[in-house]
Parts: sequence; structure tokens; C-alpha cells
Amino acid sequence: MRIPIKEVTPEIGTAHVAGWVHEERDLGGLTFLLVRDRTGILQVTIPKKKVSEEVLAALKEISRESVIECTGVVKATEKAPGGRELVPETLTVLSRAATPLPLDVSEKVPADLDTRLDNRYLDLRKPRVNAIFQIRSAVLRAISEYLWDHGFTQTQTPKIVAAATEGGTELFPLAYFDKEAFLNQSPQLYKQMLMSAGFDRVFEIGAIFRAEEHNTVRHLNEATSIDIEMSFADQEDAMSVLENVVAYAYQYVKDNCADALAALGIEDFQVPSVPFPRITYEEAIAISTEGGEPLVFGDDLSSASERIIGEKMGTMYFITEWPSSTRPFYTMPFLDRPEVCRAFDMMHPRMELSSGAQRCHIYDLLVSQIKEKGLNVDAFDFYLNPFKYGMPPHAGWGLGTERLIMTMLGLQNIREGVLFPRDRHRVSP
Ligand code: AMO
Repeated sequence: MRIPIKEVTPEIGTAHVAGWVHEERDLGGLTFLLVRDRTGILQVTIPKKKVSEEVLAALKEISRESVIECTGVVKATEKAPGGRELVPETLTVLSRAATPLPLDVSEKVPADLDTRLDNRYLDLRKPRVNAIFQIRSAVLRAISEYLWDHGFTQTQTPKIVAAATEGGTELFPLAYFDKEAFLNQSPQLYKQMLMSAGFDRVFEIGAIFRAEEHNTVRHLNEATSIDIEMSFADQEDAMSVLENVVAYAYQYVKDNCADALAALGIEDFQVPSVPFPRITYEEAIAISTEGGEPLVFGDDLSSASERIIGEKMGTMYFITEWPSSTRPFYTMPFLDRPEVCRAFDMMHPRMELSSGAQRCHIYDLLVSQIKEKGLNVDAFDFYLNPFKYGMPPHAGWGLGTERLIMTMLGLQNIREGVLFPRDRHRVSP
């Protein structure tokens, strides 16, 4: 049975391992292979005079990144990675890699992000890159676990939809027989409909599609949104779930992903403490204005103002009480001062990670808000009907997985947190 390289120790005696040839060093009478699998790197030492003809024949076949398997005795040696080496009794080339390689997996030759993404299957072999996806997997597990444990039902809602939720300009139209359809921008309308359906608390982790105009380091055209919706709840309740689930995910990574964090060179991994500080939108624009990026009531935050405010806050924080004009139609205004609404953004010092709100559950008010935004009420029939027949007050949020990973791991470009990113210029691989 093949064992993971991480488990190879001198105490084991004979081991059978398999993986990719990370490096090959030929010193004449002696060849060193560094063999890599998902769990680590092992030195395979081949004293040419002491191994079989079959092993020597296989050695001739080998090129970097070929897939091999071998069996042999494990010995302790200080000079090799992990303090051990394997001397092969058998060596088989399972799949020979062509030369030259389009990308250097050992990272001695640097490559730009485009070249890396063009050859993503090779790029993902790099331990540092793979570590990002081990952590991403752990984060989504932790978040699901937390929400499960707090009474949320996991749902899957349609990705082919008939209406925009987050603004018409970012829609991808779709050829859907003889009907007008789009890729969904958010599960927003569906998670709200499930509140009328009596689900009480739902969460969904799924793809969202945004026809973002600009190619930036923090926007994707296909992202993974973590969404929740909860009934009999206001924005404060939703914010509390959000900060706790984020802190839980950080703690989970700290407790379970030591190897992946080490591969990324992250030594001092800090779990944010809850509760996160809250500032109002008015306070946020005052900080931005003071910091040299003037904003007036009704402006959205620019990335420059997010940076200024983030620097001042120095931790994750919430911005609350947004102008109603800046938020989508489904947001609940403060009924005594309707120019402000019960919406919030959750911010990392570098950027926005999540938006949410208490929703408008009052049918007549919702219809008038749809009209005010210049949208066609008839297109929202399927969504509005549930509000006529018993809709509890409810609140929720959407949290971008990639932005969470990007800020957690200090990645420079959001694309690094996606296996096969989609942007304005990239639909392949
Ligand atoms: P919003 O549009 O703010 O809100 O999206 C929520 C979060 O999703 C992530 N996100 C993106 N990440 C990468 N690339 C993109 N193009 C992109 N667009 C969004 C961000 C963002 O904070 N329906 C509401 C949520 C709600 O109120 O429940 C919504 O979609 O991290």
C-alpha cells in the first residue's frame, strides 16, 4: 500500500511511496530524486552500483514532474528533507512528463500570474499554492459546521434566474430557449422566499456571477458566496452570526492547518476577536474625508476610502446605517428616518468582505421600493407573492469566500484563491 510521504520515517523499515519528481540531481555514481506528493517531499537516493538494472532503466526514463512509484528501505540522514531518505528496490515511471515544462513547479524560475493560470494544473502542484486550497477547504468546512450547529439548513437555489437582484449592469444574459434568463448574481431572492416557506434559518455556499466591467485584483466574474438568511431577526442578529462564524473559521484554520500555514510562510496567524467594532456610515465618511478622500452622504465608499478607514480601524469592523439610496430594493429602511436603512457591510482593513441587512418584509413598502429603483414590478411577481401570504421579519448576509481567503492569507490577487478563476479575459482553463 502506498503511504503518504509525510508518514515516511526511518522506524517504518520498508515504504512504498508515489508522487511527482520535484527535482533530480545526478552526481555521477549517485542520483538524488526529490519526490513530492500532497503531504511532503522525500529524498530518494540511488547509488547506481548498488541498485538493480530495472531501477537504473527507470531512472533513465525520468524527467522532472514525471509520476513515479518506488519501494525501498527508509534510513535516517540529517542531510535530506525531513531527516530521512529512501533507497529504492523498485522504481517505476507511471507517467513520463514531457520536456521542457511550461512552468517551473519548484519555483526557481518565477512566473507571472497569467502564465501560472494558463498552466494551472502545474501551478497547483506547488506546495505553497496547494496550501491555499487546503485552507479554503477547511474554512468552508468550519463555516458549514458552525452554521449547521446553529440551526441553519443548507440549501441550493437556482443559478439560472429571471431577475436581477444586485443591479442590472452586472448581469450575464443567457440563451434560455425562448425566455429571457440570466446567471444569478446572488441567491438573495430565493433565500428570502425560503423565509416565507418556514425554513427559519438557511445557508448556501454557491457560485454567483457578476459581469464586472473592470479587471481588478479583488473582483471575479464567478465567485463563491456564503449566504445566510434568518427569520425573526434584525440586522444586529445577522451581524452577530457573521462575526462569530468568521472568528470560528479563523480559529479552525489556526487549530487544523499548521502545515498549510507553514507552507505559506505564515507564522503569526491572528484570530480576530469578537465583537468587531461598529461604526455608522456617517462616521465612516467623516474618517475618509479627514484622511483626504472627501465623501458626502449618499456616496459609495471608494477603494481609497476603504483603505483610509481600514487603516484607522486596524481590525475587522462593521459599517452600519447606510443611506437607503445606496442599497438594493430589498433592504429595510429605519421607518422613522427612511433615508437610512438597516444595512451593514463587514470590512477587513483591506476591503469589504460581506454585505447584509434586515430585509423589507412589508409587501406595500417593498413594491414601492422596487418602483423607486426604476425596476419593473411584474418581473418580481414570483418573489413578491410570498410577501402577500405571511412573511416573517428576516435578515441575512452574503460573504465572499475568495475575499475571505485573500485577506486571511494576505494574497495580493483574488485569483490566487480560485482554482480556475473567471475574469474579463479568462474563460479557460
Ligand atoms: P454583495 O453584492 O455586496 O451583496 O456581495 C456580497 C459579497 O460577495 C462578494 N462579491 C464578490 N467577490 C468577488 N468578486 C465579485 N465580483 C464579487 N461580488 C460580490 C464580496 C461581497 O461583499 N445579496 C447581497 C448579500 C445580502 O445582502 O445577503 C449581495 O450579493 O465579498
